[in-house]
Amino acid sequence: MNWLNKRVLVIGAGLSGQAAVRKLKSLGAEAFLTDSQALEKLAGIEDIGLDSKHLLLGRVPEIEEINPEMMILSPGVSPKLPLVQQGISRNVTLWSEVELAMHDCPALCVGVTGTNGKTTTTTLIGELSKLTGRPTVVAGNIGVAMSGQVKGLEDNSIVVAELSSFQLEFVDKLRIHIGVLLNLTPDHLDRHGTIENYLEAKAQIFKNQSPTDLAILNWDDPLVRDLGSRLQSRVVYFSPTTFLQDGISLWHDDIVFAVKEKKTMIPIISRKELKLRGSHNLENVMAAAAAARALGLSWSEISDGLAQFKGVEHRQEIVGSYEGIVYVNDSKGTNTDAAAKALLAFDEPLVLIAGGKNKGLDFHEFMKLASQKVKSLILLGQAADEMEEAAKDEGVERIIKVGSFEEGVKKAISEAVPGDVVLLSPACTSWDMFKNYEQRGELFKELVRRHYREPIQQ
Ligand code: UMA
Repeated sequence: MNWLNKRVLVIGAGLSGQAAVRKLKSLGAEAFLTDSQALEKLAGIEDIGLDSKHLLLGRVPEIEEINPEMMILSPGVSPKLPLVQQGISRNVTLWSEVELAMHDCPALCVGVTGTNGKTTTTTLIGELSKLTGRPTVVAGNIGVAMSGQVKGLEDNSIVVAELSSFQLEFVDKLRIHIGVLLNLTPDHLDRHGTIENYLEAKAQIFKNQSPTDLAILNWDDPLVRDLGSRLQSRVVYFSPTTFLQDGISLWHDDIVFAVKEKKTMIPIISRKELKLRGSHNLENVMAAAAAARALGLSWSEISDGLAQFKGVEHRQEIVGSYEGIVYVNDSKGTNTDAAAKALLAFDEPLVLIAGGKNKGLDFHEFMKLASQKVKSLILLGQAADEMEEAAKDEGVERIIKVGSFEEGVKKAISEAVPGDVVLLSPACTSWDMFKNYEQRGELFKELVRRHYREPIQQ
């Protein structure tokens, strides 16, 4: 592609937009950056090196003002935005920042998508990938824009990318050599409209795979399983619930890899040796083992790597045990399915802190589970009323609504007795109160530790 003086409009000046502009400038393109927010609200924009003609902030420009040949969309920007629609009707090429990052990167790319478990699986594959001795970069939806990270990588390098449905919506030539689709449950329906559209966005991860590439799919999820027959790449299934004669699954307590044709079954690791809690983590471990094998590790190297892995921050992260009460930070539980998995991971009575901004999900099913697992439900944020209604419908007995996050944590502490677990797993995004889920999780940990007078670790 000839980038010299190409007029490229980047929409959204967050992590992705800024990384995209930097990359475009290094390619010699003429980059324009727009954001609906004003300069004062945007962090990191000061040294982006664009003059006022190219930096259009606090307003949505008219397309004629720029006449772009290409548009790079930040993941949070909906394609329904009139500016994007105008671009589409003029046949302007639409790319994601991920596509831009990888279009000239010779590294092998492992991509992980799915509704839940992406961050854990991406991190775990990243750790296993490092055991190959090859340079490994972990980036994407995990919180680090791809463009800045993959610069200068060579063909022996490995990129492990967490990819959201937003990032996969406009795949053009992006090739993911090893693609993982972990699971699919309703999420981001405010953006995608239907579960079918959501699946189609996720399935783009396999769009440009060749027959030598690998698709790693969840057998237990009918929508994901059926996708296998549509793909031209090699497919490996995994299942935590059904023994697979071909693929990775459980044989009693062992995670095993079976090949029917060869009549072999190789034990990889006993589930008891894993530090990750909850049966949903078996999905993540199995998918990661399949990816690591494709990266060339031996089964015993994979087994060692899996046994050492402790999990990721903000995902069922044990903050500590204080006066017999265990505090768990699952701020990354931003939808009902993720939060339900957190509830299921604990047998102890739960004090649950939930709420935030709803992503267009119905809370009834989740509250049915909460009525069995949760002794006190603390609700906060924009979705509190909607959640309260669903909780009452489903018979949750003790519901407490609070006006702030701080009040919610305080209330949760006062509700808990020794033997309980206080769990922050909001089933909502943090965007009504925080910049992101990390900030919410950090505050939770800080408030808990402050309450018990432990020095806060930076
Ligand atoms: N903006 C506009 N117009 C719009 C919409 C947004 O100008 O119509 C602007 C906003 O004012 C803001 C900027 O766009 O300044 C934000 O862009 P963004 O929302 O795409 O956020 P980034 O900072 O670029 O971060 C994104 C991902 N965010 C989202 O998908 C919402 C980050 O994932 C990702 O880590 C980062 O790119 C690097 O790849 C976060 C996330 O919440 C963790 N992801 C969602 C999830 O996991 O559920 C998908």
